[in-house]
Amino acid sequence: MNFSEKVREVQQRTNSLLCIGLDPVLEKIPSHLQKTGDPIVEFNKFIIETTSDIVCAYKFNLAFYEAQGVSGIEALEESLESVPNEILTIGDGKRNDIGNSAERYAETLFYGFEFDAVTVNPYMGTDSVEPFIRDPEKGAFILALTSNPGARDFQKLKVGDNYLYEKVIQRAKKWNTNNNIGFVVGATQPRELASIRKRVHDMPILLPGVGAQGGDLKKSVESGCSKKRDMLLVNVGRSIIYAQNVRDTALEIHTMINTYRNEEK
Ligand code: NUP
Repeated sequence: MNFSEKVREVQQRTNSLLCIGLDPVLEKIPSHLQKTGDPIVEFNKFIIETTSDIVCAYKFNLAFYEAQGVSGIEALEESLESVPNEILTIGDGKRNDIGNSAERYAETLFYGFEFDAVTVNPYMGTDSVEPFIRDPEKGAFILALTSNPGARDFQKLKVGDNYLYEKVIQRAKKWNTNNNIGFVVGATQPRELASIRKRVHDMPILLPGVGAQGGDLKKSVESGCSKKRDMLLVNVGRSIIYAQNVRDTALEIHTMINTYRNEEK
């Protein structure tokens, strides 16, 4: 099954578009878990156990693990083992380099950590992206229009009649012969999201920026889903993982997403 089919299958089976971002910061972990031998692992395990029936994916931002050195990498490996096999895992490292080096990044993330998908920086072009899209079962979310204010600096530069991010999307669609490419589009950009969805049809879109970054969940879900009302992975990190009640908060967001996606357009 190629990655795109996998996304559809997992979202149908779980009836969920919710992707929880596991970006743990030691100081923010509840005090009772601080006392355990491995607070990051215990924190992640707790979140996974309490939410795995209402998500389609977990996204691990590699920076939060690498910042802890060797123990962080071990915590990442151990946390990944807690994710049920039928739920997707995304390694968010926005990697890239010359082809020869990109090969090593792809090898590490796909076959070392065994992520189902990764985020990829397209700036270095075709040969740099190729190692991430060679295996049809593994997904590559290409940075298109990111959620941060700096997105306008380069991504929204005009190149001829298009914005640079539109050129990235055009080119990435040509790369998509294995049906395993998706795009990262910020929830802070709902107007652009609607036109991106029209251009990319059923390709997966990873949507960060809901919650702490102020992205609009309703507008994003309404404009970001495919015609079949799926293929959008709504990533929510801080506002779920540090909530007073993780389960209730995740469930509330999951329910809102399904309400918005099932509404008549
Ligand atoms: O455009 C992007 N915006 C963004 O926030 C691309 C990303 N990969 N991210 C990541 O998504 C960000 O680094 C973090 O891991 C997550 C958003 O988390 P939160 O704002 O929901 O806590």
